Amino acid sequence: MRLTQNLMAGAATVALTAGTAFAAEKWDMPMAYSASNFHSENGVTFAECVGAGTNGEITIEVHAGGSLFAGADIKRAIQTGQVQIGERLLSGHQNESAVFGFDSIPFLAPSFDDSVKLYNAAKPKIEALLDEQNLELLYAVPWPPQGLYFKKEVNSVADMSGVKFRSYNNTTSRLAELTGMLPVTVEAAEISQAFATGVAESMVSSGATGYDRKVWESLTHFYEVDAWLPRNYVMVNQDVWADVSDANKAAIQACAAEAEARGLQASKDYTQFTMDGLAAGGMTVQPAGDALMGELREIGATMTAEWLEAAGDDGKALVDDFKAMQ
Ligand code: PCA
Repeated sequence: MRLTQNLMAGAATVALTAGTAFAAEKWDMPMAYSASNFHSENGVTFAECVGAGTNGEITIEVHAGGSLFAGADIKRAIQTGQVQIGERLLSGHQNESAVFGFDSIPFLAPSFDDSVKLYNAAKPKIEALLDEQNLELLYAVPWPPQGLYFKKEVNSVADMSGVKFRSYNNTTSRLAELTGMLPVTVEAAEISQAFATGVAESMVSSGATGYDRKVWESLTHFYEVDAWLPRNYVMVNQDVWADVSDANKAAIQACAAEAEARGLQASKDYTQFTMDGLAAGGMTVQPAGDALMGELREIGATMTAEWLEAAGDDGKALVDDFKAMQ
């Protein structure tokens, strides 16, 4: 690897008319989800694009599955320069700013098209927040729509009472509270074990994550709810970014734009594929019943009001901007 980089760096140096020497850089890119997940595969393709686009001046090594940093630690690792770049579900940081939870509000933007509009409405605010945290946003990709997993048939919120529920951010913990379940936060990389050992017995997530973690080994039902489409964000440390040449910045941004479009399409494609996979694994996969959906929508209205309260003027403005795009 090092030898290849040096060779590439050498070749590129010779090619430079000004003859300025430079050191080839290697960036580590922690990602929280399994290597076979579409976000991780997309990240690897992005990394290859950056290597080619910068003529080997910047190479990126992806560390999937939380192998370098667990999901919850990735953002801080980038901010503090422990790594140069990484991917994180920003809604996991609503304790820093409620605005980071804009993509996890129940039933606000429950389709891919709405998710893109909501993201466009929120992007300036998210970029400004990240800027204050020494982070540069490169691209963001939504997960497929979120549904509910259980190890029994569930037709109403009453059926959820006392169930141990795996959460992945504040919103999912709050959903558990409002449905009478018992939230426990578990990283996606750890959920197979959490379900196998009974630490958790339900969750809200995409078909993708259930499929990636083979949850049919422990769970029996997936109810399509289309509650929201949370996003993963690829961010780079701003001190590192400041040292990147303008040409390489442009190359990386072009790779990021491609990754954003490719990731969105992969998420769409993965939606049905993974629900079929859950069914093939033996799970019952079906839309949540009308009675349950009615109750969930009421809870969603409560959660939306709570989020708007917490996110203040910025939250309200981005939701208004999104609604104006409808
Ligand atoms: N998968 C991730 C976040 C949302 C999703 O669909 C998870 O369950 O952790």
